[in-house]
Amino acid sequence: MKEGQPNEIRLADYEPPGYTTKETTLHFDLQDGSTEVTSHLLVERLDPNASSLTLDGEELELLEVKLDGVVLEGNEYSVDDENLEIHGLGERHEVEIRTRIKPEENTALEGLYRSSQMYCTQCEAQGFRKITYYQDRPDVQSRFTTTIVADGDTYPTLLSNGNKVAEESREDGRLSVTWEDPFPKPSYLFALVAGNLAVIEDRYITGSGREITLRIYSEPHNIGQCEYAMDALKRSMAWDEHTYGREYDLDIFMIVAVEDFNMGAMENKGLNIFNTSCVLASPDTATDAAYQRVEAVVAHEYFHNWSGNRVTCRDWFQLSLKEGFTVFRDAQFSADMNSEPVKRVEDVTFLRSIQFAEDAGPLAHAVRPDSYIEISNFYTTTIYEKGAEIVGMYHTLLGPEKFRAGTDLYFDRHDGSAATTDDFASCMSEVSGIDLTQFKRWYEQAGTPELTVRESYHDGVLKLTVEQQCPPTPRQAEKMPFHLPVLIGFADHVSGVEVHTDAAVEERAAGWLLQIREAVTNVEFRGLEERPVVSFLRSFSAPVKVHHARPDEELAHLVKHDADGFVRWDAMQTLWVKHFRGDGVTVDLVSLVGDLLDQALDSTDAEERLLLGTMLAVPDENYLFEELDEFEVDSVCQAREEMLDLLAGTHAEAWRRLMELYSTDEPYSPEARAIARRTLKNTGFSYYTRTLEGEQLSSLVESRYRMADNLTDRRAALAIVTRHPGLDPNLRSRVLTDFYDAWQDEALVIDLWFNIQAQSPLTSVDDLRQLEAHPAFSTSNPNRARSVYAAFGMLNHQVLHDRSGSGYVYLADAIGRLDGSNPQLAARLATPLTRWQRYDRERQALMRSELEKLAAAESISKDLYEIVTKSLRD
Ligand code: HT7
Ligand code: ZN
Repeated sequence: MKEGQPNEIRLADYEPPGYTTKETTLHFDLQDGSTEVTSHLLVERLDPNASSLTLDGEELELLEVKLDGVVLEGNEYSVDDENLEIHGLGERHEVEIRTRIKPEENTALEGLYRSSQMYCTQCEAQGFRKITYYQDRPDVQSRFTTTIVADGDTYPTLLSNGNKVAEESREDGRLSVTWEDPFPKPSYLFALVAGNLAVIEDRYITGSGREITLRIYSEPHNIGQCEYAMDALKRSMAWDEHTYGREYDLDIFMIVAVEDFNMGAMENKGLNIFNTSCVLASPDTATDAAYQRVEAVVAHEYFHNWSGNRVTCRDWFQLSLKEGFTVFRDAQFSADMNSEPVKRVEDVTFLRSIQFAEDAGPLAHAVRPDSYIEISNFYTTTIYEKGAEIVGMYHTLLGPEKFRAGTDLYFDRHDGSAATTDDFASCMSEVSGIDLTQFKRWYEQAGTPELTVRESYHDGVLKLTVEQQCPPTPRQAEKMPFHLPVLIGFADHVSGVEVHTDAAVEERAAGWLLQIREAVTNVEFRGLEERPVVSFLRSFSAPVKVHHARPDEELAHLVKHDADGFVRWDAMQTLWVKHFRGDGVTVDLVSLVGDLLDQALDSTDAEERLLLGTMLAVPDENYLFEELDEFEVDSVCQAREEMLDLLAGTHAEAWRRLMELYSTDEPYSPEARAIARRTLKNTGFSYYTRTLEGEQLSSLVESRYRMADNLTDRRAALAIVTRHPGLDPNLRSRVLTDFYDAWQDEALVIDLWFNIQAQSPLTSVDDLRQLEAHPAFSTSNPNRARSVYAAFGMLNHQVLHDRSGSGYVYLADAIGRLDGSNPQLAARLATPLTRWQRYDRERQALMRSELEKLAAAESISKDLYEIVTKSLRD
């Protein structure tokens, strides 16, 4: 970095602001090349000893400062690269500030920027300070009135938060629109959009009978793909009323789809801004997974209206208060809309593959971290997904009714204010009477706790001993025991069992809920007629690793018979991991898969089909890398391919039947029932092609590609086209060209085209360079950049980890270049390199050397600096 070491921000240094901003009136004059922003702030003293007001501001041209209507001279305030301070203040003042900004040059996509032909904003976490000088902190909440003035022909749609209160077309061709948001909010929830946008409109009647206008805006060519998001929005609104008693509060709710966006979406009050990838969906442009993501993200952002907006975070260390809670809420919603066990399987797969890896690596941090350099780097899977698991544990510990009482109390008590994770815990504790003091360690201690389970059985008594420990993480060598809920059942029905333990235990529909608090917990199940098969950690009731030495036959029994869908899947994963670890599995995995395959062929239930779809897949490399303590990349990849070939060959005819059975002429639908059929069909297709070669292979792949009437099926064919080593290279290039030509005007489909190639082990570094040279490739669009670099870094293990180090050099060079234009994106793309510790010594050295090169760059951003330096520290 040019200016030396950046500052570390520490939770321990938190102080409430001396002044607050009660009213904020903004005026934006959007002109080609630059925008003038005038802010009018009504500030009030909170701390009787305060006399100066500190405003945040970065990359701003300051034009004028007025205090109570009088222009201040340069010596009456101080200003530097980060702050504007006005001294000698009293109780109440009016501050007026004029700044000039250049949205056209804003490639970092924070603050006000341009995306395609529109202007839009991204203010979380600290983007507002790139718009004007302001108290850019979430514990300052203000009522906003925003006037936007722009050329009326080019920007007929001018949007901001709240309700539109004035609109005027001026004689000079400029359009002026004013929006007023009655709900005080922190600056990170501010939004502005200006463009020539198409819109779809609908309405929603709330439980109390209020009519809400719903609008989704996009660029005109995308508007036909917004209906599904509208449907998901209405379902989310109804669900939040029914499940949490939360009604929408403004008269209008708007979503705007933008092409250039660093994350998925943003919950700005009344005006959500979405990455097109999280709002657009049509059968030809979105896969089943993309439809489900649209549904989940629309719900997530909508749910933030309460968990985040009405009750916000006191400071950014509390980020998981809104994100963990909202991820938990959106997961409940998706489970209700689709399938609970399958949603749990998907979430645990992600948690184990990505969050456990973060928790075990150099960037491990607590869910409530105690320091950061760049807050954008803390939008992590630990804050989001582990945070959601913590909320899930409250839900499990309290049960649904008390949990709901806890959230009612939380929303009621903290409405309109900025809260902490401790406040949330207090509400949960107050309504349940459970002492959650120890539970709060989940927010403080990083690392994934590990449970070791031991069993013994004598004379009708099963004894379980559960021992917990948590490995050291950076700056946290010692860990204290966690308080966690463990849901235990038996695979087969038993009655008349008595449970004896020192721990709290209670009977639930799904088994016994044991509250573990000690390092070692013993529990006895008495009165058994025979030794039961224990179904441990049902529904994955706590985000822990489990070591449970037990016969493989028991695991196979759980796979086939347990009542808990998650445990069935989990037992299968345990067997796979043992197999790839080389532990000598004593059950025949190939025939176990054959049994599941038979079930899939016979099943009539959509939920069971979906679950079987997840169980017929061999865990992917990211999952295996995380679960295997020691491994060599090439050996794992090779062993996995060999197993897939063996499964394919042994059950070839059954895979073919699965593919045929679920091939239907039904029109595309994103419903669970239809998704289940497609999942099984494409699973069969994928395995079956492994048994083919030559003309048979070519004709099946090409015919399936040509007959596909939706992107899910087309993608399944494309995956085989890009990955099957035996496929005729001419067919490969013919299909890829055909696909590109057909969909070149659909940006998200072309993202998929880049992505699927970049993740294929057949795509070398030279091929990647060719992809980058493609005219449709661009690093200024985050989705497109991710479609090559993230797909390569996260999924193309064989090429990334090539022993020559060429994959690391390629990725690091791309990150270094991107850092100059979009630091947030560059920092995120560095994730695969930060996991260096889990690879062998030679690869570690090569990865570290690329990180060191990045760290040494003179112009490195604060974002990337934090990631690379922390990942290199010992
Ligand atoms: N709350 C939103 C966070 C977000 C964000 C953070 C940093 C940089 C860019 C960003 N875009 C959106 C997303 C969410 O709902 O979780
Ligand atoms: Zn969120």
